[in-house]
Amino acid sequence: MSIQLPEASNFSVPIDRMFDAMLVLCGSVALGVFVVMFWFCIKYRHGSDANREGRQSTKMSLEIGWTLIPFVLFVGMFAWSINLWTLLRTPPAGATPIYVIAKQWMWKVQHANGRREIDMLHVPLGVPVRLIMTSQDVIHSFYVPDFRVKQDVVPGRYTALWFTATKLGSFPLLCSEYCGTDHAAMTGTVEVVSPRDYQRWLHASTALPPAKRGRQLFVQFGCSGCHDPGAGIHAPDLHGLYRSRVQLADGTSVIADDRYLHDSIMLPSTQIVAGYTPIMPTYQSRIDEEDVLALLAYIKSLGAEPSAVQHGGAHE
Ligand code: HEC
Ligand SMILES: [Cu+2]
Repeated sequence: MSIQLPEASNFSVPIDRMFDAMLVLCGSVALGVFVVMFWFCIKYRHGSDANREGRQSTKMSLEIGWTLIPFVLFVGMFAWSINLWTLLRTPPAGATPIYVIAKQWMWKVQHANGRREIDMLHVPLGVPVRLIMTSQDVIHSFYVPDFRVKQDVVPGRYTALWFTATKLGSFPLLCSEYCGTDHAAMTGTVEVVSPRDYQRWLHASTALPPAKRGRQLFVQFGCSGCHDPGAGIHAPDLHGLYRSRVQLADGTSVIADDRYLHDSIMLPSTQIVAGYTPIMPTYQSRIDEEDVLALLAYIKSLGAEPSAVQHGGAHE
């Protein structure tokens, strides 16, 4: 109806229809209120001879009608929107994960095989894509108007967003949260290509797979000196850690998800593993979020069965 932007993702059409419906519904209510208001203003203007005695009787059907009809309409709107919201928040199980890191003032993207790009995001047409996003500095917001998707990107936290692109072509990517001097220049392009071109593009890269790069960083930052089996320092073995339950020194326990692993590296003193002394240094200002992603990929590659898994990239 009112919107002229391309509808280029699976969410574009449902969101536009809902927007139109809301506009019509709220517009008609507002119109009704104003019409009656003006009519009363004229009818009961100062000096008019309208009857000012007040109502003597009540029409029950009218009372019920104008209570029930708006109620049903607006609760219907709520049900519709909560349904769409749930869809927006629930990526399909097989969605292709792509990592996005925002920093003043650019979008850095990393694909599953390690291929990276800046201010560009290649996605395959017709394939659900799940973005896992974090920020290196301040709050940004990932916004692709033609896809009708927007999600805050927050430092120290992973937020997610998913969509299926439904049109080939280039679509603008914006930051929609004021993030400093060059906020307005924090733009990029989402490039929708055919799944075959996407695969070809992915593999036209010599980037190390994230887990391999993670292993290199693991050695480079000295993590291996404490965490490798046989390192001789009393530090937890990271094999099989991902998604397992970790007992903490304060008596609580947590599931070792991405957030936990991230914080274990960046803020190690906040959650101490039971039975260990907090000797791990913080890496907060020494490792950027991209390297944290690589380290997480490496830790995840250490699998779920202690000892049964070989070291990811230990042999290069
Ligand atoms: C000086 C030794 C030391 C170094 C270096 C070190 N760690 Fe640790 N790390 C520890 C100790 C001890 C613990 C357990 C106590 C705690 O939770 O802080 C730990 C805990 C962890 C945990 C949580 C483990 C669990 O079982 O829940 C992760 C993940 C981790 N470290 C990753 C890393 C990474 C990645 C690096 C390198 C960037 C690193 N560590 C460097 C000593 C170290
Ligand atoms: Cu920004």
